[in-house]
Amino acid sequence: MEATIGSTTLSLVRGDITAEDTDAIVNAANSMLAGGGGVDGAIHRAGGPRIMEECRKIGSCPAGSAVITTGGRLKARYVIHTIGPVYRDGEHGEEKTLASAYRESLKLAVENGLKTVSFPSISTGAYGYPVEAAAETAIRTVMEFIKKNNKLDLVRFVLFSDGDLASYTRAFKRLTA
Ligand code: AR6
Repeated sequence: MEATIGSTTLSLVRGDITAEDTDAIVNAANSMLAGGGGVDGAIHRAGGPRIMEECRKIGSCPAGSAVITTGGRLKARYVIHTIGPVYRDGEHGEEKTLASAYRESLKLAVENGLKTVSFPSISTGAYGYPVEAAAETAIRTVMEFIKKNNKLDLVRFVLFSDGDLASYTRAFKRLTA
């Protein structure tokens, strides 16, 4: 599924983000940039130790913000590490923090002159954000950003399961209807 918004292509695919060849891939990290399971573990395993070396130098990053490191051995030249919210009940600013994580990642890509970026489904694994709601916020936030900003050529969501791809596809159709 794909749409062009201004000069940017927004696309949804199922796959493993560590294999992406976009300029940057985004990591769903934790505030300590300490590595972990899920997509974070997969990115550090595939990209090698240089990514963690740079994370240690940076130190930490609050939820809703983003930092950038090398892509190490990945095809992607950079990893943008962002921190999504831990989902409690939806009444603790989770939506705002999730939107900020996407927005700050895109800002960092533009500031670094990058043209193509891939996102995983931030917060919907270990952090427990319901995927249907997260998909809506993710796609709306990216669409709002690329409507205002024409510096990116491609933003791709790389979803790990058919169910996640279906949720993001539904959100995409609702928001582009
Ligand atoms: N490619 C694309 N998506 C993936 C991949 C992959 N290789 N592997 C997993 N996913 P999670 P969170 C999907 O738990 O909820 C970590 O331990 C996965 O199916 O990775 O933001 C960090 O260190 C799910 O849909 O991230 C933090 O402590 C999505 O990625 C914490 O988990 C996000 O799941 C962050 O939790």
